[in-house]
Amino acid sequence: MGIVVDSEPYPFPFNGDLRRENTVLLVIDMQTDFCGIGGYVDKMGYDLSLTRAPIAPIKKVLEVLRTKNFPIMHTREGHRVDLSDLPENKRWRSRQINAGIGDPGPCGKILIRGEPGWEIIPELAPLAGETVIDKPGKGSFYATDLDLLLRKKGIQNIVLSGITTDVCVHTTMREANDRGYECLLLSDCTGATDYGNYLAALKMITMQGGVFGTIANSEAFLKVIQENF
Ligand code: C5J
Repeated sequence: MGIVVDSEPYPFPFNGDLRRENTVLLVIDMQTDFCGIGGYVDKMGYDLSLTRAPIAPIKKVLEVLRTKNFPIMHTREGHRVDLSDLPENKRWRSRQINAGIGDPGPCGKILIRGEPGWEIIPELAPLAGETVIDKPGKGSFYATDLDLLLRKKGIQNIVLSGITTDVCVHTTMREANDRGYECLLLSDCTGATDYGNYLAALKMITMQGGVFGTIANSEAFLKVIQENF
């Protein structure tokens, strides 16, 4: 059976082919704008403890996978300074809830590349050599070179973490699944702006035998990594 993680609804990866050469950890949008005081999510008035909950578990996964020399990639959602890649309706909607993308906030212009709020939080900062993907949308594949980089590296398995579960993480998992990647979401390494949405997003993945992939907590995942690599 090869090497598999005890996950729901099926063991990951489906074919038991789990190697550091074909498996990447993707850390999605762990930016101040999504989990820091004064960022976009905070401006919208959501409970930051929900999007901060995955910080400690992700930190641990990063520590282990770095030691074991697994490839690690990070993403950042954000727009160009001239807003030329910001759809008008996305800006309009954000302004309806007093968190206008591109408008000034306590952490600089909201969701704009180079601003303090757009940076990945220091606790989870990428190390030299780790790939960082800048994306203008929710999905990590849309308008980026992520697919090209993964295919060139021979990646088949993607272990997903980050925020938010129901938006950027789900969109990325769906995009990856459609492209034939085998996906595992680490349930304690992700969070949403609403706890019900977090639970619903996890449940959706388990339908139809694992419609986009499968789910495990980081303990189960790290056990397999520690025992086999
Ligand atoms: C959102 C994200 N929620 N990273 N982005 O706009 O989930």
